[in-house]
Amino acid sequence: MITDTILIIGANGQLGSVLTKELQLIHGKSNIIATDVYLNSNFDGTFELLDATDIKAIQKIVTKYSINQIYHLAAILSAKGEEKPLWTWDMNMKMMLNVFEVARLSNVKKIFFPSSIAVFGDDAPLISTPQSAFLNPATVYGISKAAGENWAQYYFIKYGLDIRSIRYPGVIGYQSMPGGGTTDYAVDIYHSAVKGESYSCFLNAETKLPMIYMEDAIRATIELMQAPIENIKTRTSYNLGAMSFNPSEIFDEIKKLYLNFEIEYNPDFRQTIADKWPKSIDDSEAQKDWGWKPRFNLKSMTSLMLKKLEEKYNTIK
Ligand code: AKB
Repeated sequence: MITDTILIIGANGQLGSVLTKELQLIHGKSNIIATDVYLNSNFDGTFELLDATDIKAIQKIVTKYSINQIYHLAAILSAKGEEKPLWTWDMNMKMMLNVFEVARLSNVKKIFFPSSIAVFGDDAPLISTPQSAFLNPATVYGISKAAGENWAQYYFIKYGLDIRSIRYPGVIGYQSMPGGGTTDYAVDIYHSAVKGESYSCFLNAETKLPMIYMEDAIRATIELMQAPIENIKTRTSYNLGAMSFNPSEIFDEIKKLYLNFEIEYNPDFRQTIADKWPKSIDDSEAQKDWGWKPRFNLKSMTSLMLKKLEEKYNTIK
């Protein structure tokens, strides 16, 4: 049996930090090579500094550890990306194409490349957005992900590189903070509640968006990567649904446990981004091809988020 030796690019990020630990449990610590542009001095396992815009640096690590799988999680997200559009495009495309090229030219057999609900724009239905909806994203991040999906399919068709991808909704977890996204409010709000602060929300009360609890997001990623190759029919990226809510609904759910919690709404430029994104997702292809089924809803996620953050901030009620 061939042992999988897995390179994670972006291992310090919101998803990367949690996924790395899960992959260490599944494949053994010594088979996981975590990398990021910033050092993680607390990391338990093998960690290397890696700037994924440097193709030679990726190649060096792939050779050094005989890597045969890569999870490429590094990207500039939707909100941050709008500050410097051309730089965001350069970064996201360069890192992704470097990873695909290194994989093609070496012994890497399988790649995970995350996409996002940000690929959808004006011409996609907002409710139950289908897998095959037209993609005309309005952010640079969304444009880079839509292009990335097509590149993933191209590398599969042309070179047989087994690249798998999910269009993540907003990911919510207690373990790590998101950085620079439009869905970040749904993590921040729990931290404010537990710290006893009121929350100033950058989206308006009615902005419904698709979201997923971290545990479900990690499980989806691993189930997709473990699925038999013949089941993977979508070679761009799979729609993934779990739950949908707006800021007012998450606030009401938190308020059931934090009676004095207050919110005010101060929409900023992120409102315009969110208004173009789906409100809910049709993930029937993921269900059919690799058996996707979420386990968490707003209620169960909220009670776990609050419990875990109370432990973290030592504010157990
Ligand atoms: C963002 O808000 O940019 C991300 C995403 C939905 O891809 N969380």
